[in-house]
Formats: sequence, C-alpha cells, structure tokens
Amino acid sequence: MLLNIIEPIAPDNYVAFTFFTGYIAMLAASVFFFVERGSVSPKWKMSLLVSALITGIAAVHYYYMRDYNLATGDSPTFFRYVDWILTVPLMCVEFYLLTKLAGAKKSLLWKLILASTWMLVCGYIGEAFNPGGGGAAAHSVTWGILSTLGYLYILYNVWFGEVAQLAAKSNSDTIKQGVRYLGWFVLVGWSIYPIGYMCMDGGWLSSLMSPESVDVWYNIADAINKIGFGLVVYSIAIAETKKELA
Ligand SMILES: *C/C=C(C)/C=C/C=C(C)/C=C/C1=C(C)CCCC1(C)C
Repeated sequence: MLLNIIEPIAPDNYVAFTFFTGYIAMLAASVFFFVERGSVSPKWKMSLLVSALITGIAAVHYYYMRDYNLATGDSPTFFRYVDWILTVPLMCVEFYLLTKLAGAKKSLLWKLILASTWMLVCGYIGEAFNPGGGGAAAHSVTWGILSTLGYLYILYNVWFGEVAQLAAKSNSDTIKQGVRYLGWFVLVGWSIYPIGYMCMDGGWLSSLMSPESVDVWYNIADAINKIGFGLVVYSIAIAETKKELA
C-alpha cells in the first residue's frame, strides 16, 4: 500500500524521485505532529492538529501525483492545485490561531484565505489554460502577475499588517519570534513557487530550465514550507507548554 510498485523510478528521474520522497516525508511529518499533540497543553492541540492536516492532505495528494507522473510523464497540475487550495488556507489558520491569543478576529482569517484563493486560482488559470505557441508568454505572465498580487498581500499582512501588529502586541516572546519565523517562510520559502511557475512554456525562466523542472521546484518548496511551517508551530507550542507548567 505504501509503495505502489507500478513502475520503477529511473535514477535520473528527479521529478519522480522528489514526488516519492515528498510523499514519505509528508506522511512521516503528519504522524509526528499528530502524536505530539499529546505533548502540548490543550490550548495548543488545535495548532498541532492543523499542522498534521496540512502534511496529511499533502501526503494523500503526493501519493496520487507520484503515480500520475510515473504513468503519464505529465505534471499533475490539477491535483497540485487541489492540494494547495486545501493546505494554504490551513496555513492561514495557523497564523490566525497564533495571533488569536493577542486578539485576532475572524475577519483576519477570511482576508488571508481570500488572498490565498485569489493567488491560487490565478496561478491555476496561468498553468492549466496556457495556450502554448505565440500566446504562451502573454498568458503565463499576465496570470502570474495577477497571482503575485495575492501573494504580496499575504506577505505584507504577515510582515507589516495585521498579523505583524497582533504578534507585536502578544505578551509572549515565543509567539513574537515564531510569527517572525513563519514570515520568513512566506518570504523565502513561498518565493520558490514562482520560480517553478516561470519554468513553464512562456515563462521568464523557460529558456534556462525545462518545463519538467516545474515539479522539482514545487516538490522542494512543499517539503520546506509544509514541514518547516509545522515544525515552527510545534516548537512554539512546546515552549509555551513548558511556560504554562513552570
Ligand atoms: C503547501 C503549499 C504552499 C505553501 C503553496 C504556495 C504557493 C504559492 C505561494 C504560489 C504562488 C504563485 C505565484 C506567487 C505566482 C505564480 C503562480 C503561483 C501560484 C505559483
């Protein structure tokens, strides 16, 4: 069940290899976050559950995407975006749960979810409906720029906007610092995705990299962002639990 032996992965097939290792890493991470709910105080159990859901949902999609890619050699664009449209809003939930302690309102959560949905819908149109040929560049660049507006909104909110201001008001240094770490993931980790996007037909990097490398970039970015994000939340939860017990 874990190893679906339909076809062996050729040693130089980096796309298939990163789908495979991505799958195992996501699965392991979700087991870890789920089990570790037992080590944190009740206040933090929801945050760890959300971390486990993010990597768990990704694991299910990676299981499928790996098979799809091995069988067809194509990019599993549709399932990639189904995965993201579920997991990126859950990352917004993490920001909300962390800043809720400093007074965040539900409206903050909805703004972040709306911006991430915009970012992903525009990205999907850019990838899935690329006309190829002479129209590829204009299509890819237009939807890429529209998508980036959603990304910039989230980035701004986390570094300077409501999330940053609420974190600054928090009376816990752990939460302040933790939100800053998550901000670095959004700034550096999330910026890997547009690199992948630009490798596609018509993209600004398409003369330097092949369209197959899109999935390698996405798979590396997902592992860093989903697992790394979860680990930051985990360490905040552990540190805060220790304080509560002290
Ligand atoms: C777990 C999945 C995550 C954190 C996915 C994040 C995806 C992005 C930040 C994608 C951003 C894009 C742009 C900013 C422009 C080009 C199109 C996208 C969708 C690749």
